[in-house]
Amino acid sequence: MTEQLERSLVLVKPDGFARGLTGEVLRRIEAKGYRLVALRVLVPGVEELHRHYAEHEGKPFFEPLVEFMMSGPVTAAVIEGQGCIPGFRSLAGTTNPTEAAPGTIRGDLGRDWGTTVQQNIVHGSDSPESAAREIAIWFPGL
Ligand code: IDP
Ligand code: MG
Repeated sequence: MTEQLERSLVLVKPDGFARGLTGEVLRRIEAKGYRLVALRVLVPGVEELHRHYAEHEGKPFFEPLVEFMMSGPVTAAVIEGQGCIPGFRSLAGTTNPTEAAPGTIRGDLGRDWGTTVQQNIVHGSDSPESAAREIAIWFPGL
């Protein structure tokens, strides 16, 4: 079966940005063969973060997560390639960086810095619907 050509929304979160890991994340994306379509560096606002993380509203980690995501610059990227939505999730590894497999971005580079927020370097869209919704938040008009 041929995988769908698709786009995914990737964020290098404030922990990854502050540690100078944006280039390393983008390197892994390009090394995998995905194409960079759009790139921005910005400090996210509360409104776009509430939209981005709407599915987690009301969970105990929601407000700390939003605070963390506003704590400094992030790099937002739209990537493109066959199967890049699940493909980038594989590159990223599982949510908890302590448990994420070596070889993945979170497994190799992420760790728990002792805060209530799970700092894990990157975000990646989890479905075509999420990708379309998230791309519209971070890259309106794309
Ligand atoms: P994902 O980023 O792997 O898709 P989600 O479950 O969608 O994981 O959670 C969104 C983000 O919220 C995670 O990447 C992480 O930064 C944070 N998070 C998720 N679960 C927890 C938790 O149990 N405690 C603290 N932060 C969490
Ligand atoms: Mg998620």
